[in-house]
Amino acid sequence: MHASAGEKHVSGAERIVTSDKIDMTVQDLVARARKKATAPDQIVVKVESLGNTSLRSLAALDVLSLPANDWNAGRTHASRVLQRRGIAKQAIEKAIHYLDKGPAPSGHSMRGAMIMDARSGERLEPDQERGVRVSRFDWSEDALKRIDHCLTVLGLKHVRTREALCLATKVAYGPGLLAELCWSDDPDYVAGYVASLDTGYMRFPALKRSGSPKGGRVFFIDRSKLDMASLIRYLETEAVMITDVGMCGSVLDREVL
Ligand code: WAQ
Ligand code: MG
Repeated sequence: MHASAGEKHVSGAERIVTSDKIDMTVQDLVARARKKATAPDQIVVKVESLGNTSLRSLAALDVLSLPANDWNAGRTHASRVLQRRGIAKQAIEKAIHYLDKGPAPSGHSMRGAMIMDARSGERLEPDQERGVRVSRFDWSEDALKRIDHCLTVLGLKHVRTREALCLATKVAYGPGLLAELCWSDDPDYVAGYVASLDTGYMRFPALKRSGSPKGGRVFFIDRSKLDMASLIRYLETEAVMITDVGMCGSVLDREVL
């Protein structure tokens, strides 16, 4: 589902369900778009058969919930984690700058994500207004129950967290992908994360100022290993079901960072 108001991206969500759940799921997705603070003037729901496409089954990234409540401290820690993962400081600074100002050339948030060279910070996604939209990923019913339980124990009850974890897991397995940085474009939702196969899903309670409508996603890639066509094919069209959960924990001591 993708909802917009004029040029502005309002809401989006992806599901993989069995055919008997299609009607109910479409209703849920439309209801969800209509509940947004910005009323959409267009809601597009696309229902596609996966046909004989094989479903790749993955285990969710481990989740680590971090203590930095202040967005500035959150960014410093997130930057440190990304640098340890091999992303150049200049690329991280560019990524933060774009997320802060609204990454689309129009100054809006994008529907999709930026793809960024982890060394230079150069943006490589073919369409900078739209970005690359990751699709075809979901939790299996069993894994969903288990991750909801794990996240609830950590005090993370918002559906956004489990949806972001699902997306971040698919993305982390992308060919040539080193790490992802994300925070929401929702003015009231200030949490964000750094995710990669190495670090797992590191969640920061704040990565931006409350009230800011700017946010997005950056996928940092290793350019020497990049085959843009296969990366985009993987992100947009390969179907991934998260069928297992990883470890879930929290860090209370900020010194650990
Ligand atoms: N593929 C690529 N980019 C996307 C997708 C997608 N499927 N969905 C959203 N984006 C981009 C797009 O630029 C949005 O503007 C931006 O991400 C933010 O989307 O509690 O809620 O749905 O641990 O606002 C992160 C923290 C919340 C979650 C992320 O994102 C937590 C969030 P939103
Ligand atoms: Mg949003």
